[in-house]
Amino acid sequence: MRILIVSDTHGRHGNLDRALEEAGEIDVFIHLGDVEGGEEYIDAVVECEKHMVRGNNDFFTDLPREEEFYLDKYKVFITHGHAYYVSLDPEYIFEEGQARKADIVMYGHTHRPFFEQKNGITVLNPGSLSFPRQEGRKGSYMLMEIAPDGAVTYDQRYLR
Ligand SMILES: [Mn+2]
Repeated sequence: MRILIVSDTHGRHGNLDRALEEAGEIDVFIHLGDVEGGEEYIDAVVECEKHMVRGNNDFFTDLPREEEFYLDKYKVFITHGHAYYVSLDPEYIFEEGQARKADIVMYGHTHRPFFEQKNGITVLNPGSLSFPRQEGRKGSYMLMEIAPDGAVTYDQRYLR
């Protein structure tokens, strides 16, 4: 199972198109917020299972604030993250993930890739495709893969 995880496209879809093309065949698409009106575009170009949440810049949208679902046997919690002070310290979102008994927590908002595993929880942020803020400022996304035996690999990718 191949899962494409993106965030913070802010209504710009050039880099999203590139990520979709680079990712190839995917089974699940996840957007962690600040879609900014791109919902219709994404609905039109992404045909697989989709999970999207609203960001702090998504004012006129029906997207949920957060969502819990399963990928294979793993419980996933997704949220934009601004309500959990992710810009200050990822500790709050670790605690929230633990309280919800999530295996994997995904957030956006900071526009910086993040990946950490502790106390049995994986917490990740794929960074922003449209407005990256990390060193080098390359649009980024995550390609996650769950093998038939349940083994998970995470591939943090950067557009050239
Ligand atoms: Mn944003």
